[in-house]
Amino acid sequence: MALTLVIGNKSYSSWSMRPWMLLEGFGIPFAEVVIPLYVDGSKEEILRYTPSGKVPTLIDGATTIWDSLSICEYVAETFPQHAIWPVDKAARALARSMSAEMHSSFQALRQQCGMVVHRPKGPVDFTADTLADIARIEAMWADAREKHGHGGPFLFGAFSVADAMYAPVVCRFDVYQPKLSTATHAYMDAMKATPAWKKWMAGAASETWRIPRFEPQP
Ligand SMILES: N[C@@H](CCC(=O)N[C@@H](CS)C(=O)NCC(=O)O)C(=O)O
Repeated sequence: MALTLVIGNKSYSSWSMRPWMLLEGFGIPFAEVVIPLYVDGSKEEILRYTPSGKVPTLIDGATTIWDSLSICEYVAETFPQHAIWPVDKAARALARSMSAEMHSSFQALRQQCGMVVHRPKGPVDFTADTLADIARIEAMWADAREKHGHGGPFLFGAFSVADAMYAPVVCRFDVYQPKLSTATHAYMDAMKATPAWKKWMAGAASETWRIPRFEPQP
């Protein structure tokens, strides 16, 4: 089986980071195609791989899977030998709820704190809505860790889809540095210590493409 994951710039593409972290985190081999986003020809290039016109997209032979969460589900079904979702039913239900909430929510945080890996670290003037998103995420992380995190440093102990889905939030928290609890920092440190995280960040650091509208405005 040869998987190909089509992604956008590692510096900016938070959606791409999720399935990439999942595959890397579980040591599942895949080929990577990086398409620089929002430049002439980007859309046409993405459309060569997926009718959605968006990254990430996973290609598995004749099967094309798009959208980060459905890619994670496909990976979980394809590699049942890995505990890609937590094994315990209650933990898995919570992990699914948290992943779905990440997928469909937190517009304020996304809007105000776009993922720009190389952005100089430091806070912005967080809106009340952004602070509410941050508080909600911290509460969810704490709940998962308290109920199911005893076997390891990740949300459900061992690394799972839930961690991959929240990896871009760890990046945002790391870059924008809102006030966070000690427990949140400990979880972020665990994520940042993974080989997958370091590899993504090294990839981002080697990119020279810049998307002006995503860069901090003077
Ligand atoms: N809900 C989708 C969102 C995908 C998405 O919006 N991708 C952006 C990049 S992060 C994209 O492909 N933008 C390029 C374009 O729209 O031309 C997912 O989870 O995969």
